Amino acid sequence: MNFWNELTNFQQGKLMQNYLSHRLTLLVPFVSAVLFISACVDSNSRVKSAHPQTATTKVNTPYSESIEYAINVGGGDYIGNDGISYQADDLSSESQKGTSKGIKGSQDPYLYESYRIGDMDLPLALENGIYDVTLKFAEPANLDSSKRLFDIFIEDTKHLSNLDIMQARDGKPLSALDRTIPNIKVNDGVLNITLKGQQKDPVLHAIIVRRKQQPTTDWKLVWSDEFNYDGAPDENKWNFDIWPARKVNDEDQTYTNRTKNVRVEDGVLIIEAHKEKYANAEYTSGRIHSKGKGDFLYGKAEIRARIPAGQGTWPAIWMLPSDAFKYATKCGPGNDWQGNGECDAWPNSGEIDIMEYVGYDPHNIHGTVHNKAYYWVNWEQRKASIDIGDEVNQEFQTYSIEWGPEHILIAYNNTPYFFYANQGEGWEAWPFDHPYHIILNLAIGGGWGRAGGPIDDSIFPVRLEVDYVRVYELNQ
Ligand SMILES: [Ca+2]
Ligand SMILES: [Ca+2]
Repeated sequence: MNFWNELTNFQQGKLMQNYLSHRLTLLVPFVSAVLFISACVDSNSRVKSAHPQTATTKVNTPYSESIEYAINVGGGDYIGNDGISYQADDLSSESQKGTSKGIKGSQDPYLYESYRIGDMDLPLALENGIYDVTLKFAEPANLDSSKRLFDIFIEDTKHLSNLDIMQARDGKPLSALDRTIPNIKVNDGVLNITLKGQQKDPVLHAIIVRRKQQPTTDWKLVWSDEFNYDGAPDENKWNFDIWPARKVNDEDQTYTNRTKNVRVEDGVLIIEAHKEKYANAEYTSGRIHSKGKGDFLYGKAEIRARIPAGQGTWPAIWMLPSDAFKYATKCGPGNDWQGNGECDAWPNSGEIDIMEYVGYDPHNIHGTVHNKAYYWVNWEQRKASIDIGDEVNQEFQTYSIEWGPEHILIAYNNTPYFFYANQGEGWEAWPFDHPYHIILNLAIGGGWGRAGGPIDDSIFPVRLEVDYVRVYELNQ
């Protein structure tokens, strides 16, 4: 969720609460979670990159585990900020190599500076098994949306159809686009990745192939709601946002606390959107959050949910800072900062989106971080997406985040697909050093929900259903 607040004048501010005083306000003491990083980073393994133009250090992360192939297509060896050692391109292919400069939207721009262009069929030898495939792209030419369209087949199944890199990156060239395709079964000893142009030639900038495996980190549950009761959400864990339409993101619904919109029944939280005139809006829905009742700094959050399909829907499972003014410079406690363009609480204090989905783009789940350094207005937003085929609205899936002092990792059904590193550039790029809380909502329309066309009024009512929310710390 973006609050579409644009920064105007950046001013020095006063609200610098330190971490310790903040911690004392926590309802749940996540005391040992701060040790999270010690289990995830082996500082002895840090080595200098072979590429001084993109100087970085090697970090072992959960994201660099179980990699079978990581290839910098069109380019040279590279050690990513994600901890992955990418091999130079020695692919045998008729496609042509190309390079570009000025890549935006990634912590590893080097990967996107080199690419291959042209129809290509890339065979990668592998043991038979189940794999997750991540492909990285950045449109090298300044084309209009829909001018380059291509299909991607993996093991002869078409997984991405008419991929439009420009459209997926809001009409911006040289902007990093990551797509993960999970659960690819290889049973002939070769993983085949085939790109076929429909309009102009396909391009490809990097490949990651990861063996499917279950996570092994030992987590301890510290906060949860299993929704094993009936009625309103537990008031000891959740608050309602009761908001008019258009308060944030130009969303079309009003959020209410009525049972019709938000209730727990049959073991799940139901947030249900209706097409109805209410409080000067055309639609109603719900939005709840755990601020002051379930705030956490570092650890893991896992949410099992079923999200609705349908054009105009924009369900989200996400996190905002519990002290929104931690890094604000133009506003402070007492200000209503959400939807307030005069206040820079957003994006300064940060936002983490564990799951976002917009109905007009039916196959993609998105994970994103927002902060002052890299937000959408300056074309630098850090995000990645996972292609889930036709699974939306079919069954419950798990959406999770692992968050430590040095990185954020977002996963879908334990397939990691978005990694964001703390590169030590200060709060502007890493405001994720203070407690956040969970938000669950089902927006209708809004700037993004309507981006693919008008809301389809035939879909209502639609539901976001949540089976559980579980928050963990590392078990030390
Ligand atoms: Ca490349
Ligand atoms: Ca094959």
